[in-house]
Amino acid sequence: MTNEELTKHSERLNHEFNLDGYVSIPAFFSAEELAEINENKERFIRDVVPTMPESEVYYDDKSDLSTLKQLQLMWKYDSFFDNLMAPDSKLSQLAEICLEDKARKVNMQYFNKSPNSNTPTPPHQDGYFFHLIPNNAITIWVALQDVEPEQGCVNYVQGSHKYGMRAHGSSGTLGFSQTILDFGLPYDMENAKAFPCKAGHLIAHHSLTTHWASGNTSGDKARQAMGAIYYGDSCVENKRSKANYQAQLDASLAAQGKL
Ligand SMILES: O=C(O)CCC(=O)C(=O)O
Repeated sequence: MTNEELTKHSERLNHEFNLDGYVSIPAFFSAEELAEINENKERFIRDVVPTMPESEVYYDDKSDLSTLKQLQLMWKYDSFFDNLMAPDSKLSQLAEICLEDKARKVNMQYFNKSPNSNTPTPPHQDGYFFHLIPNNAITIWVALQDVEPEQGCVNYVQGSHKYGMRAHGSSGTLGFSQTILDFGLPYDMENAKAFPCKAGHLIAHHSLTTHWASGNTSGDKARQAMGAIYYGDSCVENKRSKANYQAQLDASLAAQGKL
C-alpha cells in the first residue's frame, strides 16, 4: 500500500479502527519492501544488537543467541528503522489516520517466537505499559514471514478498546510482564478474532484493545514480526509512574537472571 492509497482509504481505516479497536491490511508492504526490511533486520541483529544494553534485548535463553525474542527501540540505534517510522512514512501516516492526532514515534520492536520457544504472549492492553493521559496510542504489528495460528498469531478482542483499562498483574513472561487478571470473560471469548498473516500483512491496534498470542507450537518455524508504537502527540506521559514501573520491572527481571 502506498501513501496515496492510504489517503484514499483513510476514512474507512479510521472508521474501522474506532469501531473495532484495530485495522488489518494484507500486503501493506510489498514483497520488495519486505525483503529490504528483512535484510536490515538481519544486519541489525548481527551488527547492532551486540552494542545494545541488555535491558533492550530479550532472549528465551540468554545462553542461546538463537532464542532472540524481543528487541526494543530499534529506531534509536539505526537509521533504516528510524526512516521506517519517519513523519512522512506509511507507518506514521497510518498512525495519524487512526489516532486523529499527530503521531509521536515511540518504539520500534522486533518480536520473535523461535521454533522451540512455545511462550505465549499473555492477554494485555498496551496502554497499561504506556502511562498516558488520555490513552490514545497505536501499536502497528507487521508479519515479517507467513504466520499461521500454530506459530502464535495475534488475537484481538473486537471492540474491547471501548471499555477502559482492565486490572493487570504479573504474568511472569519476559517482554510482556503484565496480564489481564480477569481475561476469559464471555465478552472476550465471543469477540475474539485471530489474525493469521501472510508476510507483509499489517495489523494495528489501539492501546486499550485486549490482545494476546499463543506460543509457537509449529516445531520448525520461527514467528518473526516488527512492532511500531506511536502515541497521539496530544497525550501526556506520566513520567514518574512510568519510571517507577520500569525500575521495578528491571529489578525483578535482573533478580530472575532474565536481563
Ligand atoms: O507479537 C506478539 O506476540 C504480541 C505483540 C504485542 O502484544 C504487541 O505488539 O502489543
